[in-house]
Amino acid sequence: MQTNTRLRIAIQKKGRLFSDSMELLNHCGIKVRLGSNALFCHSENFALDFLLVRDDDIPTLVMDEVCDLGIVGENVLLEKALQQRSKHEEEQYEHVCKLGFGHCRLAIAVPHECDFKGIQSLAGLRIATSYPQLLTQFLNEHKIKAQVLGLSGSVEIAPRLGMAEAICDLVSTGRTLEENGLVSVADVIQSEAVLIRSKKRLDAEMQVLYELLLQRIQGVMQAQESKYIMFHAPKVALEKIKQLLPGAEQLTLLPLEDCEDKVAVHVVSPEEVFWNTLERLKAAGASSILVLPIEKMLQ
Ligand code: PRT
Ligand code: ZN
Repeated sequence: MQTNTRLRIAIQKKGRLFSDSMELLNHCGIKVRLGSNALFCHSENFALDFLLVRDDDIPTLVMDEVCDLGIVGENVLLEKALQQRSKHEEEQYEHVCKLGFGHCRLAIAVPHECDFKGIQSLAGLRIATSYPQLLTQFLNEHKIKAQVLGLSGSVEIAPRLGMAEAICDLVSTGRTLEENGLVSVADVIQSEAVLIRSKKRLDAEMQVLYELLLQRIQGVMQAQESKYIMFHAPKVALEKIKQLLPGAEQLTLLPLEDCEDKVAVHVVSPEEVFWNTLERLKAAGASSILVLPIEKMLQ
């Protein structure tokens, strides 16, 4: 059970962020056995407890220090932060890092047939949304006077029901907008899942745990983005090859048997390696080029 030397993280119980959140922690080597309807569970091999909740509750659980950490979409977090600000309350959380999943955008959309001539056309319209704070901020920034209609769900059908002339909702593939005869006309924010922590000062033991967890999370994320590249190259081409691998770590050079003028090169690239990079490496003299995924990374 919970002791004061265990960290507690709030995670979405079901929905779009659940499996990616669990997968991230799984890649961090943190094992957890989930009961079918459990709200609370703990890892057996890392001092981390999980609170499984609706995503909307995660910012509050972290701000109220019920949980030390939380994984939540920036859309939910920023809406909550604006809500707090409007009540002159302080935001009691710290944004730790983006997590590279749950990508979407909060967009304003209007029916296809609408005669839309730039965002000023939104003036005077009723816009249905589950994100009234973010939408209001956007409208104020653009000096647009429109009516914000707060709805908790099924925002995309509001125009067809005659409740609103436009909507402001999350979009990822754009299929929902298309199915409802809507077209997006402006982006309010871009969003992805983020790790947040409470502003509570952790005691020394908890701080060590937190840093260990953060180091693993960052290691997993770096590894996901990075690639291990191996190839053979003429020694005279090494300078040029280095320039083709921007951001790459120092090249590791290994001798090749019976080959004086060539070396084997191993290098970690911090970003995705595209075909055109490989083609340029080949044109510069590299051969036997291999690109491998990296599973773990600790720097
Ligand atoms: O039950 P709970 O409250 O926890 O879940 P929820 O229903 O509020 O949220 P959920 O699981 O749908 O989404 C959780 C988080 O995933 C969101 O807060 C975002 O940060 C992120 N996310 C990423 C999305 C989407 N993509 C997304 N496409 N959240 C919702 N959608 C919805 C959108 O509202 C619209 O209905 O998907 C539809 C549009 O998708 P496309 O692909 O058709 O464009
Ligand atoms: Zn929700």
